[in-house]
Amino acid sequence: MTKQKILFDTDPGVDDALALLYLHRHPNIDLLGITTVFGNAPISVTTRNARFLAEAWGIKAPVHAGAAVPLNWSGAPHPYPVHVHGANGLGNYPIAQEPREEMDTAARFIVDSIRQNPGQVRLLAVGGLTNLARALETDPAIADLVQDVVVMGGAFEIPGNVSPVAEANIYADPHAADRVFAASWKVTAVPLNLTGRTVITREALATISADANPEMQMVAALSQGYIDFYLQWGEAGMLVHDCSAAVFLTDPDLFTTRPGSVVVIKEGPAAGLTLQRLGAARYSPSEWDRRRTQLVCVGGDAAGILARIYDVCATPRN
Ligand SMILES: [Ca+2]
Repeated sequence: MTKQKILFDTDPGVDDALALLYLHRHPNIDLLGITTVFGNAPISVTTRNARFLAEAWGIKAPVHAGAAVPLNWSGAPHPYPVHVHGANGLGNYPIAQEPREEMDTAARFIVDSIRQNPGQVRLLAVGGLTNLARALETDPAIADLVQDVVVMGGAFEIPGNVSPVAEANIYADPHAADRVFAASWKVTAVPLNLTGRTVITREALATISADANPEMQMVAALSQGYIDFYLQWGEAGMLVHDCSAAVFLTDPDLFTTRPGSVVVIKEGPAAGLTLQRLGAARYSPSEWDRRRTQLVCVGGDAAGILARIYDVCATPRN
């Protein structure tokens, strides 16, 4: 079986770490590269974290630093969610390497990778969508050269997790998200509607990681503060947002998709709100008609998704 060529755009991030482990361990995935974006922590920190995980787990794919701020940025940045992902972005897991300034090469790397593998690359984005929007700006032709784009993000007709209407990854850069959904490439969103049901309890995590490989044991260790955060908010355990989107790459049958073009509200109190065109009603010609029909995973088999994550990530030490 030909392996899927995956580019992983990420802001590690506790749930990003589990997603990276899934991509690394899955036998049918060829991880072409890791690009980083600000989000769960500043860009220097998310990049340091991606390098730390890649080195610890023997991941050969290159790491490219990306955007430090959203498109059209002015004013103060959103505060980083240290109460969710810890002060160092990985649940305060001890990391010796200090963050450092790096050249922003992510958008160029995305473009070059797609150009070198026309029709074959799948982009998995589990942070703000700034790098993807900038790659499109650098070379708009990549929209027709990529296989598809899978995004963890959005909250469709349900409350958000960082504002009453917005999910964190879309809220991080609503302008970029709107461009990504509007482009001619095929996008599938895996939103809170589904990831809000992918819960791993502390007990389940302890059980699956007890005899598992060292990589999974590291994930379990760095996830403890993240679990505390979710317990505080009435969840039974941690939500595995990013890794659920990774499972879509390999097991799309576990997901229920809904077609319709998508618009993101870019400014004001509703910034980051994701809206999908529903139904077949005839409207006067508008912006909606110019947008490609995208897919939104409004539902799916949450237990099945978790079972796949356990199968792939938590195999016993050998
Ligand atoms: Ca993330």
